[in-house]
Amino acid sequence: KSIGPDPDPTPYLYVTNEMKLKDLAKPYDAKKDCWIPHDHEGYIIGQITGTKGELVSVNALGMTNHWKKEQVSQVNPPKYEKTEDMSNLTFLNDPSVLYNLKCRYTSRLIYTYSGLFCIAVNPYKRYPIYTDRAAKIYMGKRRNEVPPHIFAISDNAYSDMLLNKTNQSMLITGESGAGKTENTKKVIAYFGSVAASAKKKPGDAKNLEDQIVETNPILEAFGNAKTVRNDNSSRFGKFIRIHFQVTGKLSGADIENYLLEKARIVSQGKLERSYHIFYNIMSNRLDYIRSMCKLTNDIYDYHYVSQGKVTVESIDDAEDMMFAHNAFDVLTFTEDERDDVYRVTASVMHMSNMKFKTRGREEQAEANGTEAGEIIAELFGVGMEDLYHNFCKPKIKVGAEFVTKGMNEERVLFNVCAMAKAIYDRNFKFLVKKCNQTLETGLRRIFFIGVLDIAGFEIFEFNGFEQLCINFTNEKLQQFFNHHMFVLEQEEYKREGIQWTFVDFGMDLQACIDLFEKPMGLLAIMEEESMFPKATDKTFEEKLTVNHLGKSQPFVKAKGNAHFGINHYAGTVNYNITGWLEKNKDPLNDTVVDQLKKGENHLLIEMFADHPGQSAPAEKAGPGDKGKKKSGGFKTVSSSYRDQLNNLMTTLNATQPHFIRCIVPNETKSPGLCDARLIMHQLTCNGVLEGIRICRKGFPNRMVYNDFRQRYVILALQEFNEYFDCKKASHACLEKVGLEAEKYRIGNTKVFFRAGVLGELEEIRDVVLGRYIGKFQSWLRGWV
Ligand code: AOV
Ligand code: MG
Repeated sequence: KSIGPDPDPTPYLYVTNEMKLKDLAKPYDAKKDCWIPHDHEGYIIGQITGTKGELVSVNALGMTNHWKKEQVSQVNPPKYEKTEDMSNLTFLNDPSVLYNLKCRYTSRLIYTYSGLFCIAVNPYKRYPIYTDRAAKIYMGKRRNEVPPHIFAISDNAYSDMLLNKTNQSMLITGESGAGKTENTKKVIAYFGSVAASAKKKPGDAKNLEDQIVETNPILEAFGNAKTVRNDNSSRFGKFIRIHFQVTGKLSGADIENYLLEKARIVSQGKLERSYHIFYNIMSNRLDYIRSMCKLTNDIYDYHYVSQGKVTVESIDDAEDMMFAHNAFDVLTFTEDERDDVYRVTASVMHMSNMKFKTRGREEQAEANGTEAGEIIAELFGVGMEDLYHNFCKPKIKVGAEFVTKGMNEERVLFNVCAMAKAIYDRNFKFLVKKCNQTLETGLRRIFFIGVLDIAGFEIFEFNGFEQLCINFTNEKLQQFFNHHMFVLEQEEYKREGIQWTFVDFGMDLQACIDLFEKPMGLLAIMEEESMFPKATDKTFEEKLTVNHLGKSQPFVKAKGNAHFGINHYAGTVNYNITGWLEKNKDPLNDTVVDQLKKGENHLLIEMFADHPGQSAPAEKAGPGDKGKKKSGGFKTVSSSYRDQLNNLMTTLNATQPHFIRCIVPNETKSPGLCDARLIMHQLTCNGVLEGIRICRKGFPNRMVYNDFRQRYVILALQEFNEYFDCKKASHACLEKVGLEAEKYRIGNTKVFFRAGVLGELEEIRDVVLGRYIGKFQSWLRGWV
């Protein structure tokens, strides 16, 4: 399968010779040049003019200012400009990382490595770097043979899988709009093309590679929406596993989805939209859908989906309708299944028109016109009058008996909203389930590569339940990264026979993780309070404070309109708990659920199959345990989320991971523009700087002995001549130049350096070189 047309990708992948020459010609003074903080640029280069105690005087932009020593950072020599892997930098500091990313990005090089991380900066422009021609550059190549790219990571994962016979994972995180989903799509297309099943009938649309790729238009139509930050924002997380046969050919795939944003189904901000599918349908590209679903031609007739934008410049709803519609076919949905999906989706729109009024003083709600209800009942395959009745007078269980509960208008409208959200959410889960069934091919699944596309760490003005979940997930993922790095470093030191115990920095995050996970931790308290009928936001807050303030170190007093703060690795986040318990319980009108389960819409019946409804607990309850409410089946949002997260972590722990960090470079979606503050903030949140911090604790720079000889032979001509063994000669060389033993380690095949030590060596080399050149020049003069 073709990934695309084939223009030359190399200018977008390699630093050109002209660039190199230009970079090398830049003025550089190893002793004086330094980075100092700058409001707009993040950092600028200045020249050190003197030092006095802890203060450094720096001249920059024609002014001399005094800075604390720790605010001033060293500048890397020009040969490191636009380096492909920042862990090779002599001076591994924040300004150098930002500068390197910026220089590469403005030269149209969007991928850069930082040790274990592959960083991708959103180009906001289509570069020809994902074509077949580009893919060929990466196939079967090691990471250091080719320029940084998501394909390099993918290809390495693929060959590691086959070589080491281990499952692999690719963890793609980043802020909204950073490019996670775009990169995920490229990864999947890449595997589709390198591991395509051998036999392909020409013109057959239903081969496995296509099916895997075609899940995307469905997931995006139903799970993506326009937000302020991203016209095509995924409002759910996902983990896609691509399965392979023993030969490395595809054998199937499965998708796990996490927490779809439900609030959007019934309300949107002024500049946002609900899920694409609503507008795709209303484009009327397939006119049978609108008539089948009894929709008018005016989106504004449906309040739930028309509170913000209804069209988006970058989106062609009619075209996307066809993409989704065809994808249903490729994924072998039957026509009935597909049309039920459209019916259910449209019913959500119609539900915004269910009207109610209040009768008399009893505050009992009743239908106010039944026009919308008639359509909905038809789409649901249930009786209209019962539907209104069940919404207005649901049955609830008191003791062993069912009694009718009166509901006021506000409560009923709330329940209609909740039902619309539940139906849409369950419909989405059904789509994923159905895709998974199709992608279960019967071929043997020997290995997999899992691709995780979830939102990165979030610190907003207002942080709610969603932020808590996403931040906790990221805390776990960061711990996973730190621990992985520790294991790799430790292994390398051992292999090289180096004496050094590297610290497991995963433990740095344990206190925060414990705060969430331990008995009487944050999640346990939330679950307990959600089960307790009399709990309120206030009692919840009190319980949290009593148990954790002053007792759990990461739990801190809140600032502003929040209730508590948590010190995450990426920064302190203040959380506001208003409405969490209600959100967590996510209550539904069980009487309506029962009605749907007994109706004629097969999709609804399947969607609610695992919902206990009203009758289930009564059936389950034995004679002795009457009144036990909803014991079976009732699960809070947080507890299902916790189960999913635990599963994910167990899966990831058994894989060899690859880390991709996506960066959004500016807030205006402009190609080539870098907002320094925005990028620095992300580098902190996504663990790149944390990775560097850890790196610096060990021996971040390393060189194989041959490379060392080539560069530094001049420092010890005699030693390199004397010893045949390059390792011994290198050791002798380092001793000769007087480098303290603590600054380096002599490994079996490489020499390891502490952060910044290579810079020292370079300076020594410069001096020696200068001396030789001086000698040579005077010799030359004498000769002439
Ligand atoms: P996200 O997945 O990280 O955000 P996307 O992958 O949807 O972000 O990227 C946002 C937009 O940026 C895309 O629609 C493209 O227009 C552009 N873009 C991103 N990466 C690339 C690339 N490599 N090449 C060209 N354009 C790109 V969110 O889902 O909002 O968290 O919830
Ligand atoms: Mg996305």
